[in-house]
Amino acid sequence: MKRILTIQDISCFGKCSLTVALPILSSMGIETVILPTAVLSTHTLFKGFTCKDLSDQLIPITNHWKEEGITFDAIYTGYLGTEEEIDTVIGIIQTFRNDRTLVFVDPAMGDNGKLYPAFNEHYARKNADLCAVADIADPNITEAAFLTGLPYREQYTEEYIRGLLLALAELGTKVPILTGVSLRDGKTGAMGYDAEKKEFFSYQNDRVPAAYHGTGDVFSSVLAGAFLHGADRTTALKIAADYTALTIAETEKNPENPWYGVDFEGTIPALVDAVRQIRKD
Ligand code: PXL
Repeated sequence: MKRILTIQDISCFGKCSLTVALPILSSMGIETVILPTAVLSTHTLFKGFTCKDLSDQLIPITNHWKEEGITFDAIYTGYLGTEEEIDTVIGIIQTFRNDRTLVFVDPAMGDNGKLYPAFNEHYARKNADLCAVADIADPNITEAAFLTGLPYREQYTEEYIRGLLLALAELGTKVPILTGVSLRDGKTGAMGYDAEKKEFFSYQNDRVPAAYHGTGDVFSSVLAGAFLHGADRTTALKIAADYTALTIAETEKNPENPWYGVDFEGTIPALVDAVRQIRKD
């Protein structure tokens, strides 16, 4: 069985970060090891959230894993807290990576042109150091703009998206993938760039006209899992985008309208089916 280490916070209530990554990756048949960077009462879009930083635990925990000879097929980082923590996480990646380790970075820090409340622009630029060591990094357009210093645009052309991808590749990411990219009216999806092969690739599906928090974490978890199972890049994008779109559509049917996170729990059977098609082991 493949084993992934995912490094991000636990938001106890709110369906994001580890409470999304752990169930999704497990249901994809991947042993999922967690390294919680902080415990929050809710994610940071609720008012008055509490936060206990766990940065000082990261090195003792990973030192113990080293002593035990524990290894990982992939390392997937999500929402982190501080610039120092980013440096610690880069050190952990360097300690545990070998030639075959997939390093997947979701530089989760903002959306819709704005950073999340806990972050500033300096923190945002620091994430470029993390993207520099990534095989795959999947920012949304907001995050890519903050990472590269290029302007954020709500209305854009494919040329603009290609420019962002090339700038992300300049940071050192081998395969940057931009999420939330709409290349045609009524469609949305993702576009990527393979810096070694100098090839762009994309996948678009029908846009579900609704916006929910936590969809980025759902998309990234599935994408990381699909790549780890050996899916080719377009298939990996398709599995992640289709599952995210299906999940948003299902969430729309919930009369309680949970703005804070999507109802991914109900759509896990569809994900398990999609994984069955691509599993090679
Ligand atoms: O979904 C990203 C995320 C993860 N963790 C925390 C957050 C957010 C987004 O707001 O606040 C704590």
